[in-house]
Amino acid sequence: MPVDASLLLDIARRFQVLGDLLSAVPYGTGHINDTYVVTCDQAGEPVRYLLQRLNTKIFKTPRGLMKNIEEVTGHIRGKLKRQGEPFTRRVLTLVPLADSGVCFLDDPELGFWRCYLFIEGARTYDVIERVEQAFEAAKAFGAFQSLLADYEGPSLHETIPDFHHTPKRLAALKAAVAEDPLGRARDCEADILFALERAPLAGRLVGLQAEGAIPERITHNDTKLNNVMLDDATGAGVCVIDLDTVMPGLSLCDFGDMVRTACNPLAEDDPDTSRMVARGDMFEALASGYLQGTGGALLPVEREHLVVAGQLLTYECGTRFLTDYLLGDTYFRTHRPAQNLDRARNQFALVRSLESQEEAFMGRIRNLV
Ligand code: ADP
Ligand code: GN1
Ligand code: MG
Repeated sequence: MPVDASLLLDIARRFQVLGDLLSAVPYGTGHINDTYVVTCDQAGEPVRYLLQRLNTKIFKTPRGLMKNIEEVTGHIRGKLKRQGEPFTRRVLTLVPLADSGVCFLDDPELGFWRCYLFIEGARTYDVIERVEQAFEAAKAFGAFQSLLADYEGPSLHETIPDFHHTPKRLAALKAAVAEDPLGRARDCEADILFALERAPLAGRLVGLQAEGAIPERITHNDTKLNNVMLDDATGAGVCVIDLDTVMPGLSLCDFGDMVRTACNPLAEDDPDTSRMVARGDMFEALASGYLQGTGGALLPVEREHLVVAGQLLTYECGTRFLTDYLLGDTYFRTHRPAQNLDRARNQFALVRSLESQEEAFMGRIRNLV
């Protein structure tokens, strides 16, 4: 639900934003939260803040989520400070409320809000064009994980239970097909079949985890490419953002979700999938950046599953889009009818292309791993 500009300014005023408030406008292309950029005049200079209303239908325990973000950003900031970077753009900075040190506004009428310093001189990309961008993004997500490898603070809260438990995502699709509240299943029988046929793929990573073959680490869990900011001038990864799903998880899920976004030559919802050919050059750049960023932490068994992880996370996301389409588009924000179905078909076309190029992708990273 859009928020009126003057109300937005009132909400922004509740946080320690400095200077005269000038404007507040919607910002970004995230599917979940409502994001706004707030501009203030500070002695003649425009200064921006990022104001967000958290989607509490999806994030049902927002206080636990904010505690995670405080812990994680505090840990990373402490480390960067010790490395000689006291005022860094490399980690998100929460702005507290004006009348307390609390970093969120929880209001029964206004909703649940938070505010960050705006990271200037950098941007996110919905579709990336150059392999250097894939390399830098993967390196930044890998470095994020390695900065958190020695986190010993309070255990992180699970903000969405079973977020990357793919068999449960498939079970949710089956339940949606059985319920079919809007009679949409008949429009997408082939898509449903595509998902059902890949039940063995769905179980690959949770299977490895259950066997104890791959470890749980603190991971980001939503590593789509527009959740990392790249420097405008140098193209280097600056800051990993969208920390709502940072919690214990699998490194391969973080890698797979990057494959899903970087190897797709099309926008995530492009219905013309005739041009869908997964980009091997992007895959190679991602693998190389991720291995560098994680600094040798990945086990051989994880390296061997980098290709499968890309297929799996793309499949998982397509399954989630399809489920949401069947249930009436209540989870992912949509801007047109059947957008979630287009997204699902686009993701499944990418899965097909990733599967058909499996050997070639393995070959591309043989010398890296
Ligand atoms: P969502 O959960 O809805 O995806 P994000 O936290 O990813 O929301 O924010 C949406 C977009 O806003 C991002 O893709 C990015 O472009 C921008 N953004 C988020 N945080 C910042 C920040 N601190 N500084 C600058 N831009 C930001
Ligand atoms: C959502 O929040 P955003 O837009 O960065 C979703 C991801 C999906 C992605 C698909 C909390 O990411 O899991 O992969 O859309 N985030 C959540 O584009 O569900
Ligand atoms: Mg995002």
